[in-house]
Amino acid sequence: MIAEDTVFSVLYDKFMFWSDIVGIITFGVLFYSILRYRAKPGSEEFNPDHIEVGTFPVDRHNTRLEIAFYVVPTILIVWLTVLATSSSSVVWDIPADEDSFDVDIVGKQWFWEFDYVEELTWQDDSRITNVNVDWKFGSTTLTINTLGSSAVNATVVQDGGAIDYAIDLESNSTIIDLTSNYYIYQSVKVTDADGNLLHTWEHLPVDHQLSTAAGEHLVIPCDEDIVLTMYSRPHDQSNPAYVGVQHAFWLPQWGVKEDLVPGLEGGTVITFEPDRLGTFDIRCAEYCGLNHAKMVGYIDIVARDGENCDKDVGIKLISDSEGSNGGE
Ligand SMILES: [Cu+2]
Repeated sequence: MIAEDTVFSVLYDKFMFWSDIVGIITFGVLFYSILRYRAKPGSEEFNPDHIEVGTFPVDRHNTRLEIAFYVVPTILIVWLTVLATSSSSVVWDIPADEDSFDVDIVGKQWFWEFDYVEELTWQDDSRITNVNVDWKFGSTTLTINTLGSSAVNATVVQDGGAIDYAIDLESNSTIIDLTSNYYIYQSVKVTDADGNLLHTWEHLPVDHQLSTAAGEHLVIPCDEDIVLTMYSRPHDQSNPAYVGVQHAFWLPQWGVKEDLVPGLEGGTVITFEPDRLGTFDIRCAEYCGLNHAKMVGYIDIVARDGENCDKDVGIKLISDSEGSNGGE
């Protein structure tokens, strides 16, 4: 599954298009020539000694054709080179800090650690889950609207402590007295009678840390320029002698990959713009020691709270909380 229409997938299509054209013409001319110009044994032209491998038949010399043999492929190669350079500018144009969503990544032996330098608040698409969580920062109440869903329970986590709340099945609007705090980790997970997860609302504060060693996914908002700065050496530097080893952070579905290099204290940078919700792969593409193969992980592309991931198809953003609260 491809994560989005990356420059690389577009490039792949263009290369395939031109390769098909060249292939059809080349093999067409080849098979036509084999059939049209073949000499039958016994005929006047059947003289195997006449053909010198690697040279044009001098008596059938055609200057125009020979020039075309050089000019046409040269034009094609130049054209493909121009097309391919577009991928370089996409990879190396790093968006400015204020325009991008930034996460620091540390490659460890042998897992990925994600350090949030910006906060992220997101929730699942209410149009799909029929659940909406309204918990603005500073607000003293948490409201969960569940009309049209089979929700019965909400588990609210604030800075590590989890509390279960029963969903108000009569009004379909559950109001919990709980103050939202911008500076701590908070999540609301709404489940049905069988314990199946129906809807997630989550706030990752600045300095929040996620790790693939704990089975956690990297969570990234869609329709934004993402900048990942990657370090080989751990931030804490509890062991000054350890400068890290070489890893390579790879997002196969976006076609982007970058090394983490010991000694480059400023880190290395990768940038991309996801435009589709979903869960995608993370791989380590540089052998980094015995358990290199365990450096697999997942990246979740989510929509920020109050937004959706519809920029691509031009749907106007609708605040879900406004919709289900009757536009208050
Ligand atoms: Cu690695």
